[in-house]
Amino acid sequence: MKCLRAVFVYSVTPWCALAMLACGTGEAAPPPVLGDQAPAEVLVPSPSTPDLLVPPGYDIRKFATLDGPRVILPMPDGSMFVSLTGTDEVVKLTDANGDGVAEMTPALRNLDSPHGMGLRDGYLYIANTGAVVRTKLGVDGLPDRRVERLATYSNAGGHFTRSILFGADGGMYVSIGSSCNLCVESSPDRATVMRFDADGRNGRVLARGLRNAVGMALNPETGEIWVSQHERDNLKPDHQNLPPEEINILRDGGDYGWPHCHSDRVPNPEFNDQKRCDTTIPPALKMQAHSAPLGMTFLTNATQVPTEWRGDLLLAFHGSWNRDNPTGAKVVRIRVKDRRPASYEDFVVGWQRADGRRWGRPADVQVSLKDGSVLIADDAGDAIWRLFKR
Ligand SMILES: [Ca+2]
Ligand SMILES: [Ca+2]
Repeated sequence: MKCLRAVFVYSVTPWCALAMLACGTGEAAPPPVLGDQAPAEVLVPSPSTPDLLVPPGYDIRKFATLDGPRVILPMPDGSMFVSLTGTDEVVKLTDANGDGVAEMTPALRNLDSPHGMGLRDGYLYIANTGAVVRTKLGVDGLPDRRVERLATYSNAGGHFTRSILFGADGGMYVSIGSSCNLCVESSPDRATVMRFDADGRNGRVLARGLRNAVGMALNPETGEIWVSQHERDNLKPDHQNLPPEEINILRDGGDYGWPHCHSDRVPNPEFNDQKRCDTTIPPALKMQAHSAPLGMTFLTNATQVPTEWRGDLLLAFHGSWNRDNPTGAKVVRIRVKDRRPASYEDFVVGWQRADGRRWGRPADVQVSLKDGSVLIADDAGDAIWRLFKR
């Protein structure tokens, strides 16, 4: 039986608490694998897709087949835009006949590694790798294809996907990952979240020290922006399980550590600068190293999950590469307590087989604004999955 090795650092989930009991109190538990704290027993094979394990009472089915879908932008009418970063396209999915299978309409082509998207004042905003562009949506809900270039930012290697979110203040927040695994950036906008006005003006760094904060979600209760954050690779001596991936809650002017620090103000050995680390903001939640957290969303609109879950989040783990025993490739639920992320546990698993091989990798998870079903973009499996209550 696996238990958390770092239960004193990581939140204790019911599964781990159970496991600790089963292991016997007062005895040292066998070394576990961080992140295997999931209540796997409570997930069951999906009736339609038995390779995927889902919470009891739910089913998951393929909603669309697409070429490397990365980010889902749910629209109020139940349709959604999906970015296909690798082919420089955005497509629109609808399910007009309600049969649970999407109809796909091309929306925009010839973009530049489009990733994050947002909706504001009738415009579809798209975060390309080097600039935010926008296009007006017509009465048919499709872009008029005249693309207006707004904010620009660094685009010179390294992490190339950009995420975008409109904040409670109407500001446009763009996450720009680092150019490297570990380095002091020469461009001040790398490894940051920037804030722009909605028209792209007045850009400034809001928060820094964020190596690659791909997931961005607005906490509807507090107005805070929460981000998921990929931490560094190849940390010695235990790169397998260090450093933890992070959920961070953004503060204006905040420094979240990278490249100087990881975890709770721990200096990276390459810099060894504790004084610097003492000024940084520790992660709000630490997660299994190399999980590669990507898209996430609060469950506010997820009317198909129990009411008591709706202050929680879902987060897509894309999965590791810098680890001998692969981890990730699943969707987790982050439990929120007292307005803070408290713990996380498996929500949908199965894209990774027991031997570590994968047939899919979740890149984003969102909630339909029409029926409250959960939508998962799987860029390795070329699919959008839809989870719904049976
Ligand atoms: Ca259909
Ligand atoms: Ca950090």
